[in-house]
Amino acid sequence: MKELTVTPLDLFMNDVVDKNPNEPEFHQAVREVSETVIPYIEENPKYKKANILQRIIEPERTIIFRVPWMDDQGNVHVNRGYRVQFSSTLGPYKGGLRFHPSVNLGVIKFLGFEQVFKNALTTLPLGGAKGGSNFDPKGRSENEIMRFCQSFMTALHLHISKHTDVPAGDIGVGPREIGYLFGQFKRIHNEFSGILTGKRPNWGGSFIRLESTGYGTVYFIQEMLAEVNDSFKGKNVVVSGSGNVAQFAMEKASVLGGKVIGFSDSTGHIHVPNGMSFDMIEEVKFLKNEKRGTISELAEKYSDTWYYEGERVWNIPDKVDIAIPCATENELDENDARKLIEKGVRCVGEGANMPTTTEAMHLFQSENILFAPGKAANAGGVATSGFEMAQNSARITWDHETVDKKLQTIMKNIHRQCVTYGNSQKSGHINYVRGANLAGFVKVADSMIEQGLV
Ligand code: NDP
Ligand code: 2IT
Repeated sequence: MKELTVTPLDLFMNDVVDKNPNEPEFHQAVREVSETVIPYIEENPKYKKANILQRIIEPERTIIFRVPWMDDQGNVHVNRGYRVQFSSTLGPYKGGLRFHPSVNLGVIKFLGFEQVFKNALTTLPLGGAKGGSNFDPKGRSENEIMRFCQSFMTALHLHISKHTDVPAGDIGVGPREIGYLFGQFKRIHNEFSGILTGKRPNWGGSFIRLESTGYGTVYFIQEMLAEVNDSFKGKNVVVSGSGNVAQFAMEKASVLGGKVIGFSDSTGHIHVPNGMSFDMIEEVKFLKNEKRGTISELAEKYSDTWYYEGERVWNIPDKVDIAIPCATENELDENDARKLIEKGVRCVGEGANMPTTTEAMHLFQSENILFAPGKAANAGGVATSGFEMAQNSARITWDHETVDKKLQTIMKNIHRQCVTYGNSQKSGHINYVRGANLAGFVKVADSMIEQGLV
């Protein structure tokens, strides 16, 4: 009879699940990091002695608050607000705010946990955090959005400052929401300071912050391709989502010679067999950022452009060379991965946070497909937030070119760290998941030990 073996990873995860019930996304994120880190800890007893893994998965502080607000008809609503201040080891807590009906404690914890390692990889002095609310901005008027943001900040302002915790945007939180949140903090504190990033450049924001996550993801993929003497030129690219990250990933991939043949939103996907024009990319920005409509409208406007309601973009019939998931967690499962492999995919770069399920990730890895996890590939957004903080502290403004150059340097540096820690001497293949997890872990864990048992 085959003996059932319980691995150290199983034992550890049983404990994590017991202590954090009903938080499947958090379990998934912790398991993915622990898979890499536990064998490394076995080889490096100083981490075991300091009980680092158990400490690193426990947020330093979790804040949950009531957000009451009134709609345009005078009805009273109440939502739940969160801020999980995960780690201040490397700097002030830093990470975005998400407004989406799917937000709950487990989702915010998974995002905060990922942020700790991602921010470590940027090389900037940033701790990790995440926050948000289960508020659904869809269909809400400008005034309703403003009232919600003001109420949210009225509760959150007690817990943030430019030295303590600096939130930014994420799903459902863009420059419009950051503006209302910033205005309310300024009014309460009578203070104009960099307490949020993702501000508009006219009032303290950094150039390129809006573009940085999408651009950074494409710069990272460019580095992975260069490592195997390849490039975006002439490649078929599929991007999921059509929000902030997706828009600028499409743009930069096209600038570098890629042909973007598909993208999506929460209603379905669009297939553009001849590739998106720059005019169409601008139209997506207008549709999503100003008009706030659904992508089905684009198929009506452009010829040879097809809309498929309710279907994931990984279903498009053409050959796919590069896939860039930029919408949300677990949007690319094992079935989707199999389809992409059949279509010839060579490279997958996560613009979103944990968009690939664990099974799909393992499948890509087993097929030796270049796979970049979000904590490395999408770190350009928070890195540029770090630049925004630096500019705010110094009361200066760097121009577009300066910020873009710094962003490219950071993405190259993150890629190097992944190669250093993820290069397998045996196969010659680079495991970017292992590389990103270990490089981030070592930096945070060593710093925790140096700062004592706090
Ligand atoms: P946006 O709100 O600008 O866009 C989100 C996009 O994803 C939209 O196209 C939206 O469709 C789609 N989407 C969202 N939720 C779902 C869902 N449950 N099912 C299907 N589609 C969905 O967000 P961002 O572009 O800022 O964020 C996208 C991803 O990138 C997230 O994972 C985020 O955490 C990550 N990220 C963002 C950074 C940033 O700086 N903004 C930095 C690093 C990572 P629809 O328009 O129909 O709602
Ligand atoms: O997931 C992320 O890295 C973000 N949403 C950006 C965080 C930030 O502080 O800029």
